[in-house]
Amino acid sequence: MTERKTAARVVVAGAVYGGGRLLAARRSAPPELAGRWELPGGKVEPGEREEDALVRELREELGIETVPVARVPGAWPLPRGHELRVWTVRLVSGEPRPLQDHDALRWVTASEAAPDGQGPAPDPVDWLEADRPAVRAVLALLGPA
Ligand code: DCP
Repeated sequence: MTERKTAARVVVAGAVYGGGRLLAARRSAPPELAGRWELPGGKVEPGEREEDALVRELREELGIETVPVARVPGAWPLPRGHELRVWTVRLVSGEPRPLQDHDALRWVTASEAAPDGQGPAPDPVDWLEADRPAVRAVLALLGPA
């Protein structure tokens, strides 16, 4: 019998950026994640392309139309065998609104977004665990704002 290792289930998230700012979303559920911030996204369904899942999730959760631009190098472990991957995303139309899963949105500067507070950031973002290294990689890719 052939043993096949089940691939990690992918959660894809978007680094939506513009005007030198990155979009952060505050989760409203589940209770253990509520109040923490993330790059918005969700699970890739079986058979679905990662980019298509991202476009779908951002449409459902924020009411925006987007185009994935580039995969951010790296992948970050999540609970229950999931893995976080991130794409930079261009906002094509719509104004992001927290339609589901979130109760607040923030466009943050690079210094506010920086997980380890590079420089003075009066109001740093309390990212979810996996998003901290992911945001670091996003900022490295996008460069200084
Ligand atoms: N997650 C994360 N950081 C992100 C996005 C997601 O840590 N930037 C985590 C939170 C959850 C898991 O990944 O533990 C799945 O994310 P979602 O609940 O947002 O995914 P879905 O909306 O697809 O889940 P469901 O279909 O269960 O509602």
